[in-house]
Amino acid sequence: MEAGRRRSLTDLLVARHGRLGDDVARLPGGFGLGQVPSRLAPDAVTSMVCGYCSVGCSLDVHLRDGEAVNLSPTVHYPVNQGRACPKGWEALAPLAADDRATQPLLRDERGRLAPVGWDTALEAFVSRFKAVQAQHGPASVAFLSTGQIVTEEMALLGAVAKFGMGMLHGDGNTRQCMATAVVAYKQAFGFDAPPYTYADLEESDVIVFFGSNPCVAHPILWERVCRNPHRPEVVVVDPRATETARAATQHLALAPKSDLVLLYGLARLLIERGAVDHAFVEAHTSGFDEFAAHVAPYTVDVVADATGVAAEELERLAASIAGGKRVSLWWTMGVNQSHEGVLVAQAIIDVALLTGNIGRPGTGANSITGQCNAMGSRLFSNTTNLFGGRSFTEAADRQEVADALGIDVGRIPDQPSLAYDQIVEGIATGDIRGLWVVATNAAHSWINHSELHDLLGRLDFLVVQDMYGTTETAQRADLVLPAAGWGEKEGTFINSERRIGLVKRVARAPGQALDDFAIFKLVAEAWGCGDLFSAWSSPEAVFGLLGRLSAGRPCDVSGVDGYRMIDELGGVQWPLPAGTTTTAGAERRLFGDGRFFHLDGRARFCFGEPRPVREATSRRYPLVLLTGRGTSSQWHTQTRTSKSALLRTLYPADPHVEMAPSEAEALGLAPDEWVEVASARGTMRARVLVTPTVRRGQVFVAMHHPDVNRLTFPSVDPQSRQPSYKHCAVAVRRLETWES
Ligand SMILES: Nc1nc2c(c(=O)[nH]1)N[C@H]1C(S)=C(S)[C@@H](COP(=O)(O)OP(=O)(O)OC[C@H]3O[C@@H](n4cnc5c(=O)[nH]c(N)nc54)[C@H](O)[C@@H]3O)O[C@H]1N2
Ligand SMILES: Nc1nc2c(c(=O)[nH]1)N[C@H]1C(S)=C(S)[C@@H](COP(=O)(O)OP(=O)(O)OC[C@H]3O[C@@H](n4cnc5c(=O)[nH]c(N)nc54)[C@H](O)[C@@H]3O)O[C@H]1N2
Ligand code: SF4
Ligand SMILES: [Mo]
Repeated sequence: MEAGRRRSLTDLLVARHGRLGDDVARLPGGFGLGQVPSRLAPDAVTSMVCGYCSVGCSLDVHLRDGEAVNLSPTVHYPVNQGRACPKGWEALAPLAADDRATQPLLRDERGRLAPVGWDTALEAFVSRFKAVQAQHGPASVAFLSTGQIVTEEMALLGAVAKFGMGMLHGDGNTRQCMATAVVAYKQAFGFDAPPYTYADLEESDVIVFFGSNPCVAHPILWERVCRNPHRPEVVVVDPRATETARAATQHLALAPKSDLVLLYGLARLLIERGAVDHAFVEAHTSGFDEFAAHVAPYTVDVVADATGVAAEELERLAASIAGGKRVSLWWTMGVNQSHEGVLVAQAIIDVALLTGNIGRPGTGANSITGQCNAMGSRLFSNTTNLFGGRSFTEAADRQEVADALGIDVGRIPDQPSLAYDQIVEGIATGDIRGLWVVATNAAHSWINHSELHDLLGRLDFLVVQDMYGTTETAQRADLVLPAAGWGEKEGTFINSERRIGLVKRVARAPGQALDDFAIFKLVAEAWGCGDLFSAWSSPEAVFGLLGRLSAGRPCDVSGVDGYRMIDELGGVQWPLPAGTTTTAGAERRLFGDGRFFHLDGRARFCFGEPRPVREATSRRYPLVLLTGRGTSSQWHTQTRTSKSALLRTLYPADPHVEMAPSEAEALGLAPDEWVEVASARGTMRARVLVTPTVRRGQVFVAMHHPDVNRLTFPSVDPQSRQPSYKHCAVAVRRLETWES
C-alpha cells in the first residue's frame, strides 16, 4: 500500500483513542476494532474468559458507560462455576498500570528509546527487516510469540510472517511449556489431543498428579477436585511437599527427574497384578507386548534405588490404580520441563492405556496446559505446525491450507520452523539477524538467559511488541510496539479441556497502543502483502477462516457458528464439525469409541531408555535447583501481576530460596537471611525460607524473579526441544562467605 493511504489508516487507528466508540466505522475495510459500546449495552454485565491461566474461568465484567469498572466470577460457566483465583479477581488492575507502553519507541542514534508515531515505527520495522532479509536471506528474520494472545491474533501473525514476509522460523513460548505434551500426544494418539473434560476431576475415584501443583498453578481445577463426591484417592508425585501434595492422600516425593523409572516400575507392577485391561489393549492399542518386555526389569528395588520411593509407596499407588474404577492421570511442568519429558509423558499415557483408563468419565492421560491460550498456539499459530495441526513438510497439507486461504501454495514454507532454542542458537551463529518478539518476556523467562542477553545485543534489529515498555526484553529492543492487552480487544482462547472461550473489549487501550490484531494488519499493509489478508478483516472473520481450515481435522471447529454461539453456550469444546451440535455447559471428552487418530485407529505404547540428567551435582554445586510457580497471585515474569496492589500483598516481596531445615542448619543459615544462590552460569540473591516441604539436597526458587534463569542449565528434551527448567546444580552460601 502506498504511504499516503497507510498514513491515513494509522491516523485513524490512533485517532480512535481520542473518543471511545465513534471512529471505527470510518476504518477502511474495518479492522474489527469494534469499540466497547458496539457490542455491549453501556451499563451492563458481560462475561469473558480470564487472560491468565489455561483453566479458562469466565469472569463477569461490570460496565459503566461501556467500560469495565469491576468484575466477579461467572456463576453459570461450566469451568469455574462462580469461582476465581486472586489473579482473576484482579484481572483489570494491570490494564491501568503506569508503565503501559502508550507509544511506539525507536532507539535513536544516542542509543535511547524515543517515542515516535506509528508511521515512523512501521517504516523502521519494514525497512530494517527488509534490509536484513536482502543481505542475509528471508529466513534471517524470525519471530517468537506466545500462548497469551487470542487465537485470531496468533494465526494472523503466523500467516503474515510466513506467507507474507517470507519468514521460515517462528516459535512460541509454548515451547517452554507444552512442546513435550504435544509430541507425546502426537506419537501416542496420532494428534495433539488432550482427551479430558474438567468434569473428570469430579468423576474419578483415583486422581494422580505428576509434577503438577494445581493449588498454586491451576487453583480452580483444584477446586474441582475438592468438589469430587467419590472420596477420591489423590496422589501427588513431586519432589516437594507442595500445597497440593500436603492436601493429597498419597505423596511420592521422588528424586528430581526420576519419574521415568518410577512409571516403568509402576507399569510393571500393574501388569504383574493383573491390572491390564486386555480387551481394551487388544482392541484399541498397539505395542503392548514390547512395552511389557521393556518395563520388566524395573522391579520395586530398581525403582527405590533410582527414585528414593520406597517399595511400599509404589505398591500402594499400584494398588490404588489397579483397584480404581475411574483413574485419571494428570501432568504438568514437573514432567514437560525435563531432559526426557516426552518419554515420561508417554509413560503416563502408557499406564492409562494398559489399564483402559481413557475415553470414560473420570479417566484419561491428561496434560494440563499452562497459558490461557497455549492450546490455540499449539493448533493455530502456524509455528511448529501448519494451521490445524498439519505439517509444513506434507505437500497435501500445504495445498489444503493454500486452497482454504486462497493463496499460492508456493508461499507456504515446505520446512518446519527451528525450535526456540535453535532460533537462539541461530542468533549466535549469525543465521538469525532480525527478531520480532510478541507477548513473551524472553529476557526473563528463557533458560540460562545471560547467554540470551548477550545474543540480543548481536541482532541487527529487535522488535518487541508488548503491553509494557518496561519489560526486560522491551528494554533491549530497537523498536517497541505498544500493544493492547486482555480486555482491550476481542477474540478467543482455547483452554486445557479444549474449550473455546471468548475475550471481549471492555476497556480502552491507553495512548496509541493497538490490538496485536491491528498491529499485524498494519505490518502486512506496510510490508506490501496486505492484499493477501483482505479476508482476515476482523478477529471474528479470522475465527471463521480457522473453522474452515480445521474442517476434517481432529480439531474441527467448523460447526462453531461465530462468537455468539460461544457466548451463548458457555464456551465450546473442540471438536464440533459442521452439522453437529452441542448444548450449553456441555462437557465432552475424546476417545469414547476407542478410536484414536492414527490411521489404524489405535493408540501406541511409546517408550525408551532413561537418560542421565545433563548437569549432575558436584562438590562445588552440591544442590539440585527446582524452579516453578511461587504463589497463585504471581504470574510468570510479573509484568502484569506486580501491577496489582492487592496481589502484591499476597506474595513475598523478596525472592526466596526454599530449603530443608537440616540443609539450612548444615550450611549455618538462619531463616530470612540473604544468601547467594550460584550455578556454573550465574548467581542470584535470595532470602532463606526454611521449610520441610523441600528435601535435603534440593532447593526451590520460584520463577517470578528475573535472576532465576541466570542459574538454569540449558538442556532440552531431544524430541520436543522443551527446556529442562527444573534441574540444575547450584550452591547456596552466606553472602559474606561468598564475597570473601
Ligand atoms: N499462579 C500461577 N499460575 C500459573 C502460572 C503462573 O505463573 N502463576 N503459569 C501457568 C503456566 S504457563 C504453566 S506452564 C503452569 C505450570 O503449572 P505447574 O507445572 O503445576 O507448576 P510448576 O510450579 O512449574 O511445576 C509443578 C511442580 O513440578 C515439580 N517438579 C520439579 N521437578 C520435578 C520432577 O522431576 N518430577 C516431578 N514429578 N515433579 C517435579 C515442582 O516441584 C513443582 O511443584 O501454571 C500455569 N498457572
Ligand atoms: N526457571 C523457570 N523459568 C520458566 C519456567 C519455570 O518453570 N522455571 N516456566 C516457563 C513457562 S512454562 C512459561 S509459559 C514461560 C512464560 O514466560 P513469558 O511468556 O516470558 O512470561 P510472561 O510474563 O507471561 O510474558 C508475557 C509477556 O507478554 C506481555 N503481554 C501480555 N498480554 C499481552 C498482549 O495481549 N499482547 C502483547 N503484545 N503482549 C502482552 C506481558 O506484558 C509480558 O511481557 O516461562 C518459562 N520460564
Ligand atoms: S484459575 Fe486461571 S483462569 Fe481461573 S481465575 Fe485464576 S488465573 Fe484466571
Ligand atoms: Mo507455561
